[in-house]
Amino acid sequence: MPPRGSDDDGDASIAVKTRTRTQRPPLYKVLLLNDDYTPMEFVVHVLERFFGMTHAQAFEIMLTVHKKGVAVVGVFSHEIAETKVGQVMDFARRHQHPLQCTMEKE
Ligand code: TYC
Repeated sequence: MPPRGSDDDGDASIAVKTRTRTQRPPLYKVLLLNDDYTPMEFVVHVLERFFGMTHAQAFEIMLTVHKKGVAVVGVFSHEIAETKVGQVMDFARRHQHPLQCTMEKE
């Protein structure tokens, strides 16, 4: 068998392959911020309703935000993260709580 990249026509032939690197779409962290006024139960409800957490998970994350000032509540594609932030901000505004939710690239 002839070595690859050579043929028998007396000429040199070179096969050039360019590697196609598959790009993963960037992910975004959704962050919940602490404040002094939003009731703890409201935050727990938000985490259950919009982030699919159990009551126990939601309570734990709420306490982390309360103590540390901020916590990541989920990691999503840009579109899903934007939707979650919008849903939380809307829901908080409608209930007149100052709860803040933001996103940042991972
Ligand atoms: N710090 C608020 C309180 O004492 C509770 C709270 C927790 C508010 C998490 C916002 O993202 C938050 N009522």
